Amino acid sequence: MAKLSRDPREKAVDEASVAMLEKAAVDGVVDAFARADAQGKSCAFGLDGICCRLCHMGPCRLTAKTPLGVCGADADTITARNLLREVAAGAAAHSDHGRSLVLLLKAVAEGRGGDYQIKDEGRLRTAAREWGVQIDGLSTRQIAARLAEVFLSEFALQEGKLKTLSLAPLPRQGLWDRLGLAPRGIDASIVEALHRTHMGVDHDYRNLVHGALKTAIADGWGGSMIATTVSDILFGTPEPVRGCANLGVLEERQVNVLVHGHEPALTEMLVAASRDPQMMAEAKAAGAEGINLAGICCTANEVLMRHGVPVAGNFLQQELAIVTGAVELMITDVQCCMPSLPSVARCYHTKVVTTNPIARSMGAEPMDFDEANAMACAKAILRKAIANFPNRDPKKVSIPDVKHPLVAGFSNETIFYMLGGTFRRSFRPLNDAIITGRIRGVAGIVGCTNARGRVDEYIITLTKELIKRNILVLQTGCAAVACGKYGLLTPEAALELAGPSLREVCEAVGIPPVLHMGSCVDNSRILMAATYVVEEGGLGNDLSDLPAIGAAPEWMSEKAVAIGHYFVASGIDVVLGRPFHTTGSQAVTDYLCNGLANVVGARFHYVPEVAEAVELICKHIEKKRDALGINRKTERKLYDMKDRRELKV
Ligand code: XCC
Ligand code: SF4
Repeated sequence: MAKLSRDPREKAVDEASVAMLEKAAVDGVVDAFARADAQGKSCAFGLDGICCRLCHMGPCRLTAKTPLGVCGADADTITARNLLREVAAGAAAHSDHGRSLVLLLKAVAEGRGGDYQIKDEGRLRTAAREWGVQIDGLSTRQIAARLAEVFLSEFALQEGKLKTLSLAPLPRQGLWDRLGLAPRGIDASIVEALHRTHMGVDHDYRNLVHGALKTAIADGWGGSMIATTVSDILFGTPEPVRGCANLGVLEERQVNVLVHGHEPALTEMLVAASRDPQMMAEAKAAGAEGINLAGICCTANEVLMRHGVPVAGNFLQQELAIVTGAVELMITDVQCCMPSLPSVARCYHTKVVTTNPIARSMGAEPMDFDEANAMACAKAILRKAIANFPNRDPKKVSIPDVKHPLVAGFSNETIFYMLGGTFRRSFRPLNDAIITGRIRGVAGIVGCTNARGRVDEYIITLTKELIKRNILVLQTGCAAVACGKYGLLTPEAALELAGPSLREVCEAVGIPPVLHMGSCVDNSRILMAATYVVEEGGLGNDLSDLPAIGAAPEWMSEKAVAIGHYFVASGIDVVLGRPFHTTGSQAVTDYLCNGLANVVGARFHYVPEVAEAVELICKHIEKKRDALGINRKTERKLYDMKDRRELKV
């Protein structure tokens, strides 16, 4: 299999990954890249989205000769139905994650939270206000209890629309109402999506695409927004923090423990347990110098943002981390954890444990996490890692000496503070910088990496090119980790790459030109950042007026499909480095990439070439600036209130 595979340098750009891909071949490990190459060219029916197996008269594959399924479904119906199902799955993943956090908040409020507590009372109070909870005279725990009730009812709501939508700009809320896109409860929205895509229900591709937007809104402005908020309340709102990224964060002389997945509750406890003197002593007794906790994927982003825990890598480095031969234990929770991990681990001494009863893997040991006994669970898991340290085979160990320092932790609360201080918290300086053109606009570059391409390349190139052109970049997920690995999240290095006027603003405010805003559920932070800019004034009345854009260059998951849809539903265009599986229908593709602009004020762009993406994004941003009237020759002019009001019209 290895022989048919691409050269390691065609699979990844970073030296650490290349070195481990070479080692994997020597050690006889089959990795995701080798499997991708073995898969060969993807099935054209699947790629184009014109394969349907929603009922047992099928599967039906559409061709020129057989353009209809047995039931009569055409390419438009089939691709749109498949797309909506993907959005539903992505929204379910984010939202179920949010639900588990809300249940933990409820437990804490009721005194059943065990080792958990409310870390950020300020955030709790702001959230209570935002969701309309009366807090006068209530204790912290009472407020938490009421807020948890409100959040739970967001999942359970059968009629009406989500309360959380009220965080969006008013004109956007109005548009959603008029278009019938305002979702009811999160659970009901996902059930509805599955219902309408059942055989013989919804066949109008436009209606199905609207269904995808509506379901996605229930994710971004529902489940994900709630997940981020509750994480901040329970574990603390992120503040700027130093960290480090890439496989070089693994330590030769320490017990290396990797956390991988998405949910922060267990990981928070593991961070505390790994710093416990008694655990350190146990590690030393086993012959190690200490315990080194590091992360993969979004669990990594969660503990990086709050504790500066080092990041071992993004999505396609999960197997490569094990290939270092230096990992005692990999702890998985939910989402993006490859089923291949136990078989890769078998080539080394590494053990893989699963911690969530809904996410088990053949060959991995289940150690289900019990939140009521969180610290005891965390310690038991760490002890397993310590006990495995003596089994490490030094001959098989090779940790690439590649890592980069970074700064993360840019929550909106932090951005408010950096822009205006505690008493004058405000987005004004950012808006002014955009209005005067020193910052041309804002791009959110998010999402996964993909074994079918050259990992990190598109993300890194796009980010560098945009900051060079004075566009501020916001990041989450594996895209943020990619940038961390190349030093783009260090203020100094990145400032050297930024265009002169963006650099000037960043230096004045003290922020890097690329801001790490968190995990994938934290794309909700990007929605709110855009909302704060609108509310600050001078840049239009709705998100669709902003000189802003989203991009998912190397996406792969259904969650990314949902994220793309809620950005577009919010009025923000989205550039995709690879198309959705809709290319089998001209009508659906055209509706997503053109038609939607007339409906929600934003659309998708399928752009496989990064150079083309750079050009498209710059053009898009300048077009929005023209429409706002801020591209007139008014450089360096200071705006007074009158000017700002006029700009709004
Ligand atoms: Fe997964 Fe969130 Fe994608 Fe990374 S970016 S591969 S979804 S970990 Ni969300
Ligand atoms: Fe075929 Fe229609 Fe059944 Fe799909 S729903 S498998 S197109 S018969």
